Amino acid sequence: MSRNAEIASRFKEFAALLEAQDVEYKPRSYRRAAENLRGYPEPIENLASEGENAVSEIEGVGDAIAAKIVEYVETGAIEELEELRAELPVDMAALTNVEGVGPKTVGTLYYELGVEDLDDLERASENGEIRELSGFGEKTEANIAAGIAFARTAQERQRLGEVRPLGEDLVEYLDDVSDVERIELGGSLRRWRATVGDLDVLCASADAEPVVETFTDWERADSVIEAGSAKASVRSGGTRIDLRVVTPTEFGSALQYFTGSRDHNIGLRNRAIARDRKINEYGVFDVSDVDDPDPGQRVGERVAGETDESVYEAVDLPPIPPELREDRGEIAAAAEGDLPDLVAESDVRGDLHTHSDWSDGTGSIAEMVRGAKEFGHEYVCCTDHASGPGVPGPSGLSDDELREQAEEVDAAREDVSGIEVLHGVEANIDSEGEVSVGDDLLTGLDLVVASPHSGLDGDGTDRIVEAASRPAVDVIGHPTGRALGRRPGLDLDIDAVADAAATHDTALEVNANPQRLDLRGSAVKAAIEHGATIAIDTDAHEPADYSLLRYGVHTARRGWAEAGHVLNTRSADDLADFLDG
Ligand code: DGT
Ligand code: CA
Ligand code: CA
Ligand code: ZN
Repeated sequence: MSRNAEIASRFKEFAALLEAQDVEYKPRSYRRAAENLRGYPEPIENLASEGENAVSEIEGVGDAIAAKIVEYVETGAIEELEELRAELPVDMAALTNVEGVGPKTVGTLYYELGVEDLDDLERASENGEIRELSGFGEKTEANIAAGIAFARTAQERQRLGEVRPLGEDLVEYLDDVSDVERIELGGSLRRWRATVGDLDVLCASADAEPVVETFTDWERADSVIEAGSAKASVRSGGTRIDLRVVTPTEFGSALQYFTGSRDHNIGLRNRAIARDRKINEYGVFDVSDVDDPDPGQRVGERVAGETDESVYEAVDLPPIPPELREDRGEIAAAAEGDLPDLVAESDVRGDLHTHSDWSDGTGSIAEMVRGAKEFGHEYVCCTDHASGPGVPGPSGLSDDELREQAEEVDAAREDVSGIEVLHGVEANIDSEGEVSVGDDLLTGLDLVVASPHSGLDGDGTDRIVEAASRPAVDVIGHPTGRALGRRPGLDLDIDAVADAAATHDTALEVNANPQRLDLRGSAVKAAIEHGATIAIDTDAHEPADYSLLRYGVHTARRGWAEAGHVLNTRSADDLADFLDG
């Protein structure tokens, strides 16, 4: 965390503690200062070294707050905050995560009942102590009790593959409201991050109220967290959904702002400042004739904001795809005209990693081949598990079973026309990087995917480099073995792995299964920079799984991948060249 963000979060805590003690006005000033500090484009240490006067140049920062900023930069603490913490020793962040519990309530619960954390709160609600407080009652107590469980899991991030379909259903539902002119998913969901904190959706309408009402009435909204005139938040299962409604002319700038990431937006805002322009969620403004562009949101001449693209155009940039907006050099690349021409789902011609009922899949080989054809693929490779440690489900196939399987693959080729069928295997990479399948199979099969399935912690670089260097191995499957929300997977020196993969013509997989998304975007970017080839596979275990491809494609896009970097965008002939080479 930058110093600016650190101090901002201290101020937010300070404001909440003051509010819990019924202090008026002051909390608002600290919140405002926190917000401005967070958005301040330069490290605050620079200003602080010049003294309090320099710091109080920041909008919303008066003398008292400036003194605290300097104090924090110099000593690493704010004495007044430490005193407040001692007076009110509560876990403010956790408690205010409970629906219906704000800082004021936290204060009451602490002074009346001694509640300091979620466990205390749970006990108090179970014992019926909360309903006895004046202004609370049985209903409030029941609501708090219901909110605790959710607050405990709310800090966890959710998988893209679970939230994205929910978001798409919501967009479809709201799109039918007659006043809705435009509607888009925003936030990390629009950037296709592997996990998301919440679901952001943005809507353009001249009349916000009916949209908000339709939203809070959605049958999949379990409860309404808050609802205002132009924004609302609901909960659906474990997901928080934030809706904002803006006027059509401000839709683009609002979408750009709420797509993030925060760091990308800071970079863009600084580029605007250098051009005498100001970017915010309301538009892009020419402030060259404005004396003090800070106060007010809509100052100067508005030059853009109706579309997301117009915001970029107003600072002399081509549109930057949402997947790239992570502050990994995308603004500089855009300025140089060096943005990648990202791979699209329609570029992918086949799937190189699939399972059948021979191992732990549920479809027969013919069904899996037919499914691939119906999905639109030109080729598919059947890669059931070879036996080995950590191989899931009924144990993988022996060498003899793999030889036998070749006949059924042949039969499927006869059965299903119009698609090329390859016979491969998914072999296990052991702790030494050995790949445990008979030599005749390693050379005889069309394709070998080698994946780690056991020992999935600690450094795995040597092991994966070793496997990627074996001539028989064509693809490294889910290279880190991560399982989102369950295990982080192997640590890999991705540069070393990518070098080995590039040297030995081995592709590195982006496994599209939303539980995995492995390699992740940042690793894809590094791998490509080292000249490695990428394969985007679904690891399908039933025909319906082919449609998971999009998660892999967008993950590869987060890694700046173009079609030319991806093995399975090639024609069947070109693929065969890679595999034979
Ligand atoms: P998430 O929800 O944790 O997966 O990540 P995001 O990126 O969706 O973050 P979220 O939902 O908090 O906010 C959506 C976008 O709105 C975020 O990417 C940038 C913008 N934004 C939200 N709050 C702030 C803020 O306090 N300061 C700035 N500069 N931008 C913000
Ligand atoms: Ca979000
Ligand atoms: Ca949000
Ligand atoms: Zn697999």
